[in-house]
Amino acid sequence: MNIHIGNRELDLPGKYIDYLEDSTPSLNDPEALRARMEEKGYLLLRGVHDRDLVLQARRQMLEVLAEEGQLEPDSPLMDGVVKSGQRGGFRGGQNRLTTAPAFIQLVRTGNIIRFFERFLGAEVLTYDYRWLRVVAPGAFTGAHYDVVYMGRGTLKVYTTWTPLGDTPIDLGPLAILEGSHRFEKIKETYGKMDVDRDHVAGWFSSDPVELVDRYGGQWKTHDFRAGDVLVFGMFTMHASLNNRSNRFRITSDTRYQLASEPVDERWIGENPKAHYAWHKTDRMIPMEEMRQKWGV
Ligand SMILES: O=C(O)CCC(=O)C(=O)O
Repeated sequence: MNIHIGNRELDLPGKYIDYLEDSTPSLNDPEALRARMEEKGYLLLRGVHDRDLVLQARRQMLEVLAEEGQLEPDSPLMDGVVKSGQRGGFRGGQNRLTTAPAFIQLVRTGNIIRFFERFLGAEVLTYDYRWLRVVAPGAFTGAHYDVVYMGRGTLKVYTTWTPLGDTPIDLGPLAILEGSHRFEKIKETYGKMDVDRDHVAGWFSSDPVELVDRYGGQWKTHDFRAGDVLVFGMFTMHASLNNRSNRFRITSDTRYQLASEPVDERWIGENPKAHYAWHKTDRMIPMEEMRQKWGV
C-alpha cells in the first residue's frame, strides 16, 4: 500500500513506515505497559473505550457539522462525507463539538481515567481544554513533540489520540516516529521550546523522510477502530498521514497526568486561556531558522 505524509509518498510497510505494535494484550499489566512506553514511546491500545459511546460522540458531532452545512446531505450522516468546498478545521476549546455530552463522558470519565490511574499508579487529571480535529481531505499534521505546546507543568503528561469513528489509513490517522523519544539533541533544543514564549512554529518538520534519514527511527501507523487509543509522551515525535478520502477524519487528542504534579496553567480552569501568544505576532520564527541555529 502507498501512503502520503505531506509531499512524500511512502510504501507501507517499508523502510520509512511500518505498523504500530499492539499493546492491548498487556492492558491489565501496568508494569509491562510502562516498560513498553519506555522502550517504544507509545502504546496502541484497542477497544479501551466503549465503542457505542465513541459512536454516540461521533453522531453528536456530525449532527453539528451537518447543521453547519459541512457534510454532503445525500450521504449517510455517520460517514461524514465532506460537502464540496468545506474544509473542517481545528475545533479545540469550548464549542458545540467539544461540549457534545458523549464526548465529555468519553474523555473525562470511565475507562480512560481508570486506565491512567492504573498506568500512572495514583489519581489523575485531564486538562479542561479539549483538542478536536475535523480534518478535511488533503490535510495532514507535520512532525512535532507535544512538549512545545504544553510543557509548563510536569513533563510526565500523556497525549491520548482518540479516533471518533473507524479511521482507516485513507482517512489519514496518526503516525509515531518510533525511537524519537531518544533523540537527545532534538530534545535539548527544539524540545525546550514553548510556542507562546518563543513565537516559534510548532512543527519540527513536514518531511517524514528527512527525520528518519538524519536521526534514525521508523514511522509507525495503523488502521484504527472506534474505541482504540494511541497514547504517547511529550517527547514522542508524531505526525499524521494525509487524509486521502472524501470524508472528515474526526479525532481528539486529550491529555492526562498525575493530579499531584504541576499542571500547565494554559489548559485548566473553567475557561482555559490556551495559546495566548502563538501566531499572534507579526514575526513568527520559522522552524528552519531555529533548526539551523541549533544544528539539528
Ligand atoms: O490528529 C492530528 O492530526 C494531530 C494530533 C496531535 O498532534 C496530537 O495528538 O498531539
